[in-house]
Amino acid sequence: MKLYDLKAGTNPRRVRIFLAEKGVTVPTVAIDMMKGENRTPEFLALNPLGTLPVLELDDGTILTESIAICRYFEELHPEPNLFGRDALERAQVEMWNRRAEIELLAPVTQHFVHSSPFWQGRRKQVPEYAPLVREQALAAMAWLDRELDDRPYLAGNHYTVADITAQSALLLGKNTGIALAGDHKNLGRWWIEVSARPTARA
Ligand SMILES: N[C@@H](CCC(=O)N[C@@H](CS)C(=O)NCC(=O)O)C(=O)O
Repeated sequence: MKLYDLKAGTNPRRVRIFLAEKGVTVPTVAIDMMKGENRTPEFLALNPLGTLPVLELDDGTILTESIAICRYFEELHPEPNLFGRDALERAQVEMWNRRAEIELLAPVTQHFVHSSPFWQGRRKQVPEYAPLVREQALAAMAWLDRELDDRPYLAGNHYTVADITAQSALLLGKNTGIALAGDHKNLGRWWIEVSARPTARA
């Protein structure tokens, strides 16, 4: 088994945190985007989208998509549970992970792509789009702050993959000009807690 990784990438970070929470070590192949290693014919044969993470199994089977990879490891290593323990919990984790991806990670990512010189020549940029998605990301943070008023973690009383998605999104926002507002007490408390986990820098 091999995990193709991109050290600075938000989605590969989701998988690295997940694996660290499980205490699972997987041999990794570091891909250097600056050298265009994710656009070589060899890499595109693994994942035609040219994105990371990619998991290659011993029989050559390829898995892409962070959450699909995480689900695979959840099945192989059920403890600690990160996707929910019963029908209701699993639905709640799915709901909150999807919301964290769609409402927070997507606008933060789009803001980065459309505002940063890093993406010049890599992606088509529409600079006018950046302030719009920035506003969406800030609105999502305000909403999550209200949600976290009555529970410690996004999907309830336990840290789950939904928190991993949200903390990875907030870290990208912090590094790309969408900082968490100081008056978001609940989200701020949650952020300090998830950032202090030993796995947060995986
Ligand atoms: N939905 C995918 C997104 C993968 C993705 O966009 N990865 C980024 C790194 S965070 C990437 O590889 N970008 C390279 C590129 O767009 O050229 C997932 O969750 O795995």
